[in-house]
Amino acid sequence: VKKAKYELHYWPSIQGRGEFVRLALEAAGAEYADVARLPPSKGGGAAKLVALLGSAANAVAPFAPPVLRVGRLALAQTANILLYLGPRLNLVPDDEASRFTAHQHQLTIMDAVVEAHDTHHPISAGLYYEDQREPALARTRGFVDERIPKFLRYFERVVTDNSGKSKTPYSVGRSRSYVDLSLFQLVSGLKYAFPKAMKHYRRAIPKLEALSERVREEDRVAAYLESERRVPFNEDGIFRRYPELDLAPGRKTSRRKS
Ligand SMILES: N[C@@H](CCC(=O)N[C@@H](CS)C(=O)NCC(=O)O)C(=O)O
Repeated sequence: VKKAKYELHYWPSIQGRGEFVRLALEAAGAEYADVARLPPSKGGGAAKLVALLGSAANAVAPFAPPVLRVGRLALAQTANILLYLGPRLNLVPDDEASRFTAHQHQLTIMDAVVEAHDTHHPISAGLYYEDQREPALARTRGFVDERIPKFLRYFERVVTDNSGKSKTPYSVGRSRSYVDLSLFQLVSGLKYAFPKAMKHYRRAIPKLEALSERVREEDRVAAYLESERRVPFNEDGIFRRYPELDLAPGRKTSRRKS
């Protein structure tokens, strides 16, 4: 089997954090292998990923997937992987200020991802959702009422500010970057998991909506989304559609007392 230049190692049955890396590789038309999704006969499977995580052969042990292997490098942390891939796949502007700005935005997106995850796992990632349903509901109340709008309004502002300066529809610089791809994924995931809230908030984020649609319609992205390589959203991933957590925004923003 011909070795791909980039090897993505991520859980095979969920989009999860790996999806931010998959989208970057796909949108750039990069030659890559989604290793754990290959059959064991081709050196794939989840067991391969578990073996990689525990392997003493890594120069630096990764804490958790996604892991990107490029030659002898094994990089972890989603935002770090994108920091690496950005210039190599032409997914970020050339200048240093733009690269750090893109990384800053990606870190904020990953913060939003943690909070989305914690709606169904508020007590521990080591417990089943079924064992933390009550706190999950309380956590989701706050996420839907306060945190979703806070993140979305922030990114609406980012896109508005940058598009005003650059006369383009993008979040960083003058071209489509990995941040735009990740914003598409964040908005798509929130719509999947929290359709009621997102129906309410989408009116407040016209620039972000337009940017997401633009990404979705890119030739390579559209082809990818239609393909078997795209794992469907499901209730094992980060964005889960549990009817009991699909809350309509309701409460007035309650400010903390101290
Ligand atoms: N901040 C890391 C988080 C990585 C992470 O939490 N990965 C999840 C899967 S999406 C995992 O396997 N976690 C295992 C654990 O935390 O024990 C990143 O952005 O890559």
